[in-house]
Amino acid sequence: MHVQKIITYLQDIKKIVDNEIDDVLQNDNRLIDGLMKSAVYSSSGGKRVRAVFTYLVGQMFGIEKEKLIKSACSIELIHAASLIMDDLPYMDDSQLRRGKPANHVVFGQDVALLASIGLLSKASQIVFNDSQLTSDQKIKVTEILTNSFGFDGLAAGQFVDLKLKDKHIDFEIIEFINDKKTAALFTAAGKVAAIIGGAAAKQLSAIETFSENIGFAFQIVDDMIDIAGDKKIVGKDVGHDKMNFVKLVGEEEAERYLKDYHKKAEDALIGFGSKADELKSFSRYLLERVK
Ligand code: GRG
Repeated sequence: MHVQKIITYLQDIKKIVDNEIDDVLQNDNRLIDGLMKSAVYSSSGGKRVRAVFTYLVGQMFGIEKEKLIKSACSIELIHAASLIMDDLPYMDDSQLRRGKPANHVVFGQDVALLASIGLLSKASQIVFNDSQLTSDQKIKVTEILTNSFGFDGLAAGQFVDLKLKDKHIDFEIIEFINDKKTAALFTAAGKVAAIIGGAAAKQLSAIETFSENIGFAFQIVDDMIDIAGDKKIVGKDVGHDKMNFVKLVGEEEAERYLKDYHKKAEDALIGFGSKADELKSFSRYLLERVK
């Protein structure tokens, strides 16, 4: 896919996802207006790359976009919830997110935490209420989504990140953190589309390998931006991440790992032939955003 075509595709999906998220976060209870404002505030403004991932994997299985919208939004709601939590003073203590003050800076820590929990709940609810999915698909998709932020996903990665960052850090630990904090949501984004697309076990495992490796690579790029980026342009706090992969292994090594993860990802898609071309182009685009 040509770069301009990728950008247009990204913008189109972003528009669809942004509108759908606005819809699912409609509120008719005046009493919780303040809570919903906080949830809506942090659910907007993202690049929506995980949603695009879901769509492009779905496209490989020939699934129409409408069938993926709720699952794609669900991933983005989980992601938004995790960003709110991540920024809290007792977590990463960040002030800036998506080019605006972090949720807790505007709404307070108490409201921010409640909004994050509400978003996680909504993420499951919209899949359960998705009339486009069969009961079996709903169960499988919800299982993948809920696993992605628990003891085998975001919460586990964040725990190790927080508790080990002032102690000895080695490659195994940082890879665990990147796997759980970042790759887990990319993997979930790919897997839900594969499930909805009726993937065979071997195909599902290929998508899993692909998404996990792209997740690793995406985190390295994020860490490069954390070192080299300007917070006004990046839109979030930069430079204070002690668990930065690039800081740990050095720039040259990080480039090598980036290439390696990318290659492992692309190799996993060999069985899909040219059907995987758009997914590969998008991933390449995603990993080149710092250069
Ligand atoms: C139980 C939901 C939940 C979370 C608890 C706080 C926490 C554990 C985990 C934090 C995970 C986290 C924030 C990882 C960072 C991943 C990352 C690379 C974020 C940046 O993603 P982009 O660039 O951001 O896609 P946008 O803003 O474009 O969506």
